[in-house]
Amino acid sequence: MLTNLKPQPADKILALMGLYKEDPRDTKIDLGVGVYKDASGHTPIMRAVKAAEKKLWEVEDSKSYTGLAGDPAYGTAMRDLVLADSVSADRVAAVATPGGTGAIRQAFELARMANPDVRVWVSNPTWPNHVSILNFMGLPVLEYAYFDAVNCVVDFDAMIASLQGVKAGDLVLLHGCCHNPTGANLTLEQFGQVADLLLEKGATALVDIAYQGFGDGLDDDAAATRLLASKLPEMLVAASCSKNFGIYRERAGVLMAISEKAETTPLAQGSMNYLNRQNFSFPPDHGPRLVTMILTDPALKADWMAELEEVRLGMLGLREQLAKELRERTNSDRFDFIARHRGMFSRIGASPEEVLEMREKFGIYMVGDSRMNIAGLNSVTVPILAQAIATTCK
Ligand code: PLP
Ligand code: TYF
Repeated sequence: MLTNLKPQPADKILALMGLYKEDPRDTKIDLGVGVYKDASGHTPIMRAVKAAEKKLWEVEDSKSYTGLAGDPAYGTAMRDLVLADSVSADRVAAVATPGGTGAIRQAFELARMANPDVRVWVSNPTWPNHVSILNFMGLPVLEYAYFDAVNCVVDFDAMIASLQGVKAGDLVLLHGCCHNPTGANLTLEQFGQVADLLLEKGATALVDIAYQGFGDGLDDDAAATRLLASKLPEMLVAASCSKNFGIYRERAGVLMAISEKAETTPLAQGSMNYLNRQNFSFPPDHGPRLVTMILTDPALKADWMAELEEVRLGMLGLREQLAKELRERTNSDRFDFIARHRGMFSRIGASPEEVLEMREKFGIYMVGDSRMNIAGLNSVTVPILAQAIATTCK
């Protein structure tokens, strides 16, 4: 049986991590995988997470199964964090999932269960795993225009023009904030226009929100998701705690389904519980439990928010420093978009050859599409990167 298997394509971002590790140069700079790193290149455990883990060790007296949806308190805490009061609680069904990726997968499964003919729209470009999972599931994928690769901004007119092709029953995947891989985001007003269009077309939005707190702050980053939730009768939200709680390997995510009427919530909840059971039974508990403890304990929450804010402002400072260095070196405002992009990533518009040249000459590792992880920089490496970009990029 196993000899019948065919080799599968590797994940390009994860493969880059391997190449970086093998590079013997001690001047190398890792701007690849989307993991937050401090100025020394370390991915720390957040203070509130450490404190919650200590407390959990003291008070947890059983590791018996929870429930198919995970601990309901986690669903409530995440609903409050992401949706706040944009929808009434009785319209929201929630299940814990293994990471945000698990939530995305379960969202696609749920959409297909509700509509076997569902077609899924994704931005061009989007996080490669969206397309990979959809292809694996055999769901039709359609792309909507998103990025103006010359100016490195959102091409909103082209986006709206391509979304004219949306049909009733389609699922439209939107990044709630901090678009991966581009770093370019819609304004709140533009999100409102997209909501109006989806409403007119009778399509359902799936919001992937994996970087809440990394862009403009916890509430600002959730504002688009909340606006969509307030305007649309139905919506799916796949949220990840990997980045904003720094608990990548714990696999904490949540899928929320907002129904038009509260009467439908049990049906959505039951279907989501069923889908969890088919795929993995009970979701991981450790990460979600830490998140719940932090979000429901005022002191832990305040400390978490303070540290997240330090992380966010650190990345913004690096963006501003890099844009300034590039302005000086190129004598132009060509790269000013780096300071306007939000989140961990910016796609800077270098060609694959230029990306390779920067890797070979300067030991700078960015993804082949010229996506760089801002958090991979520090105040010492920013000028080195600026020099490499200025001398390499046409
Ligand atoms: N969605 C996007 C756009 C992401 O970049 C990530 C990143 O890791 C995820 C979802 C899900 O992450 P995880 O499964 O690690 O929670
Ligand atoms: O885009 C990124 O770099 C992050 C981390 O298969 C990641 O979202 C990368 C690849 C992958 C899973 C997560």
